[in-house]
Amino acid sequence: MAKSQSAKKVPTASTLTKSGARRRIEQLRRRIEHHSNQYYVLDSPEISDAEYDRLVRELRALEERFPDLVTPDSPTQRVGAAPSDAFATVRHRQPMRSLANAFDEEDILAWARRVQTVLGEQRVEYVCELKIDGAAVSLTYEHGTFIRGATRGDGFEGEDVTANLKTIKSLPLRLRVDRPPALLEARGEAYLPVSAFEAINRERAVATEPPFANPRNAAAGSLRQLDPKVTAARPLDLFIYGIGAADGIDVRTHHETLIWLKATGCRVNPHTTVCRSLDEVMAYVREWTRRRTDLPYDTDGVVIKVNSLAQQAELGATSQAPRWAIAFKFPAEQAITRVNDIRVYIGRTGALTPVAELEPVRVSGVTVTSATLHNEDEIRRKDVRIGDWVIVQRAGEVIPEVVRVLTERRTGHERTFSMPTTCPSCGSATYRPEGEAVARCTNLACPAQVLGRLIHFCSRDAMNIDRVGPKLLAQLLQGKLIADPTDLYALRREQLADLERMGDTSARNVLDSIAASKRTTLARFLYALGIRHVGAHVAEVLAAHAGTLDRLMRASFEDVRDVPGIGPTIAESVTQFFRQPENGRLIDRLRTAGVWPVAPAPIISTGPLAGKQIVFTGTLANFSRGRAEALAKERGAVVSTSVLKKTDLVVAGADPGSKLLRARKLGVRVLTESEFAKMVGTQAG
Ligand code: 3BD
Repeated sequence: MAKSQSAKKVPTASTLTKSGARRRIEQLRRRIEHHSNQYYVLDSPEISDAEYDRLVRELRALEERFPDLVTPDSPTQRVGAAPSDAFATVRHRQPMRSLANAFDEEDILAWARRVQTVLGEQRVEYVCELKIDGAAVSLTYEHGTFIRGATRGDGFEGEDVTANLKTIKSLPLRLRVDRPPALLEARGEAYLPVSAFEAINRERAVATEPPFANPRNAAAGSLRQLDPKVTAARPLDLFIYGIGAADGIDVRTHHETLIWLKATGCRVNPHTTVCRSLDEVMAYVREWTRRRTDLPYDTDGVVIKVNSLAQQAELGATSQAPRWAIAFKFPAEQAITRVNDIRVYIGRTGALTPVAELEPVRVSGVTVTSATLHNEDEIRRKDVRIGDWVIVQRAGEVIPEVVRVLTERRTGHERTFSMPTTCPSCGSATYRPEGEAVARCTNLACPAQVLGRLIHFCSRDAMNIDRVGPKLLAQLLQGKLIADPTDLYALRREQLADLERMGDTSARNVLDSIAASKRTTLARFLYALGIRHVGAHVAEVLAAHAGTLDRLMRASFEDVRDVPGIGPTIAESVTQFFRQPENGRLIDRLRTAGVWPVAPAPIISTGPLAGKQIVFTGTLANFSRGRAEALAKERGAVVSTSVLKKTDLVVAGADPGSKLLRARKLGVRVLTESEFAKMVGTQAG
């Protein structure tokens, strides 16, 4: 650290001239950045916390005195501006692709053989790294300055979570290099250390808030907080594992990329290794399968990457994932616990699913309190009884399951379980067809089934009505505010506001989330209908083939059966579904309510709106806000909610308010509604 300056009279915030302040501010920022990098990124502090705080305090004092010298990349600006009402969508310059999975060593060897087949005689080096189980993010730096951070989203577009990412202390606001690249998209994984996750859940329990299921959900939830102050209180951290779009970076291997990233101040995971043979890869995989629980953060596997960038280019990518990388998933973790009870749940199809209620136990970082027993035959096969000690296992996303009973621990006091012959929800007789494993409640009006269908309709891969979850749906059914999906679209704000635990703002958010689902894709709509045998993937295939709902509804059994990837079972189920008059009526009513699947319009990259940052303010007479935003996006614009210097256009409707004033002040071009309508070539919405 700098030598003691006590002998000399040091100029302070109140005595400095402006140009003196400018120099001192820059010096302080460089020092703070250096020590912040030593502390948060390299884990090797050089000064005490008190000395560090002193630097930050001095900087703050100077910035308060000279507010026009504050810049967004100053270390004092990590917890930023007032919360807005939604995140803007941002398009990644390079898509963030997925990773192919390997579940055992054989899968890794098969992948390596394919790699070697493409590369022929060339020697192949691999890089092995831990797969951090957090939320994938992309950080954009222009000329060395952090300008934007986004979630992965669907890989093409994510949400702008810049303000929240800035609260992560290890994220450099400026790259620590002399000649920064013109452009860098750094890719990484934001995560919550396990200890922080546990602390947050303890606090949530005290506040009677529902706990997060695991650190990954907690990290994703923290990143999507509208108020950066809330995020700042969650000690998120970040590992950078690669780059997307870049301009001005000269590296030849993935490993060199990581070294370069580290030199710029990015936090790179220290357990990464270059492997010169597959034996070394396997040794790494085995070592970390054993050691993974020793780490202060969750990992769900190992990512193996071909090191040479030239070889990566030669291998290329499938539509989904690069061929030069694979993710080995750690095997499921197991734990021992006791079955306290067996209960039966009824799903949307009426299927009765027995579930073991367990003595709570931690499995791979998550507290498990129940496990599926699948069906009656499974219970019989595994001979699970109430009071038994069992091994439970959990693999990734899937529901925990009972692997086997520890029969040697039986005392003779265990009780066998038999499936009920009537539905526990509605009391109707259950029916188990010959040759099928599942018993069902056959009453279509069974309250549990109705709720199940609604939960499915709103779920993420279906209509994606994210503000309407199981709890709210149960409340709405109970209060007789809805009986089927169509009723959601007729809900009014007063009705919602009357519900327990629902304020005016939440009610509005719920209605917005419902309204936003009206414009959806055919695949989502089909999946949401809950047709038997039509999962998200089949829905996608059918939608791509049929193009429109009307065409699919008119299709014959043979038409559907002959779609590649579709067989007679699905074809029978689909045509049967559309033949039922009550299903036709439901679809008609949804259409009348304005719910209609549309083909996604291609993004246009030329024209007056292409690449423009646009903000809407005030009430438009001829477009709903959602429709106007969609039209702008289809024409290549990026819609955001706040007017900034970089905003290109502001569309002002009636009663525009402060955004219009701000646009005028910043000299941003303002359009009237009719000018906007002309630009998008549409009259009304
Ligand atoms: C990590 C893709 C490639 C660049 C595609 C090879 C899928 C999450 O630590 N490398 C890592 C990690 C994730 C990665 C790549 N290297 N892709 C990587 C990754 N060390 N977690 N991911 N991702 C990131 C994803 N995320 C959410 C939903 C679907 N896919």
